[in-house]
Amino acid sequence: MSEQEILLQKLRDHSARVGILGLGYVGLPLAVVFADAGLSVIGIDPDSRKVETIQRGDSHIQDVPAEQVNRLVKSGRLQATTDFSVLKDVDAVSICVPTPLRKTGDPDLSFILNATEKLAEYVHPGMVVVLESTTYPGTTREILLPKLAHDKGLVVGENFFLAFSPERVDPGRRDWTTINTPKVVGGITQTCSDVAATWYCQALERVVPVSSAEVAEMAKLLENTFRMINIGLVNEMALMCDKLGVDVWEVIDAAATKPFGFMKFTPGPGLGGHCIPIDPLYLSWKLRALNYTARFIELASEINTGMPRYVVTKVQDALNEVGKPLKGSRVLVLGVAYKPDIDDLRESPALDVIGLLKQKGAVVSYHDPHIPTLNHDSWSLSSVTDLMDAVPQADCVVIVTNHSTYDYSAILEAAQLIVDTRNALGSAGKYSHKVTRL
Ligand code: SAJ
Repeated sequence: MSEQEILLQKLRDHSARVGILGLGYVGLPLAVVFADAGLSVIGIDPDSRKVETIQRGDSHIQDVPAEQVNRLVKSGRLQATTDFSVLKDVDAVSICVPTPLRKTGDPDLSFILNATEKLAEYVHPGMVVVLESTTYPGTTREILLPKLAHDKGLVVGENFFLAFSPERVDPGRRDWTTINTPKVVGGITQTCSDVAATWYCQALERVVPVSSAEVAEMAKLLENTFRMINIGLVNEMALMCDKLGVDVWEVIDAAATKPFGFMKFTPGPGLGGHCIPIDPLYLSWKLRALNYTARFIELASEINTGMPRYVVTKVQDALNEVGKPLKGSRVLVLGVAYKPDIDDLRESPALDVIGLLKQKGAVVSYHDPHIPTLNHDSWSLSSVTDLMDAVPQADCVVIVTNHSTYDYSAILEAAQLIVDTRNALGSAGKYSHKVTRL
């Protein structure tokens, strides 16, 4: 039997040993899904705290119940370690490491490179490797293939199999999870696509094989660029409606009654999260190297990153209307996570709003039920503890992240002025002369 046939048999009879590199919000859900499907899984992460949490049968990821980890660890189907040498006995490896941006705005592939270099020490004939981390088209072929195959005398598509499969994890979402979200898989060769798809089919409800790793890499970037650009469009609609004296929220609600050919997005204080503001910049960076300017991405990014400043001008104008300069006024920011009902601060526009308000001399405080303290650049703040005591004392309240736990009626009643960047009050049917919306 060929290496491919042996590997396919192991994947199908579940005797294959699976390694997951990176045990974060992508890797741990994937690990438990493969383990629950009956495969033997070992998670590898340099962070010993994550490893210890899993080994004691607990979970550090909100979407993975501790009970599930505990059951799988006790059954021996799931283990975790910081020791990469376990990879020498692994048949199938999924790389789930971060792909952030550098301060310069360029892609930071250091996590992928570190994981690949560690894996290269243990790669062997009959192994399949799948990269899940969002990255620019060509990464799998140009970066991983040489390090994992060429330098090791392996022949990709014959005795070594390499593919890309974009993660589609939306933390906190209950309807679409790792197991039921369709999974695109594209290999360096058709055989690589087939082997990787056979692996993923053992645990996931729907696998979508595509012809190459580049197609899979680009599909993910289209998904998230689509969101970034449409959010940028609707943010610019807010700027245009402000000039026209038209209520952008009413315009969007009216447009959203169209039952086809329209998808509702809403304006906001900016673009947060570890995906949407970042992934499209991997694409525009790659295209710049090919002397092509991804104009839609660059324009949307410019508009989205300009929204925090726009919010601050709305606060300044609202205070001006009541004869108060922004400088010295007490401004209370409600909600600092990057989107409602989560505790994730990554790229949150609230940090820019607070920084700009402080720059202009406002006396800034914040409240967020999920985030007790903020440490950012040169300043740090702690969430006010008694929200309804703080609201009436503020000269202006700014709703930046519309957590569902807020009592918007009580806040409207108690506040002197409100700048509502999310239409949280309008969505609750509450309107008042005290409220300014984007
Ligand atoms: N935002 C707006 N207006 C909108 C939608 C979002 O201003 O109409 C803002 C949010 O407040 C947030 C940022 O954009 O600051 C990103 O929001 P998001 O809803 O896209 O949430 P994310 O960043 O968690 O995106 C994830 C992505 N999932 C993956 O990359 C695997 C994205 O592809 C999903 O579509 C999205 O979740 C989702 O649908 O919830």
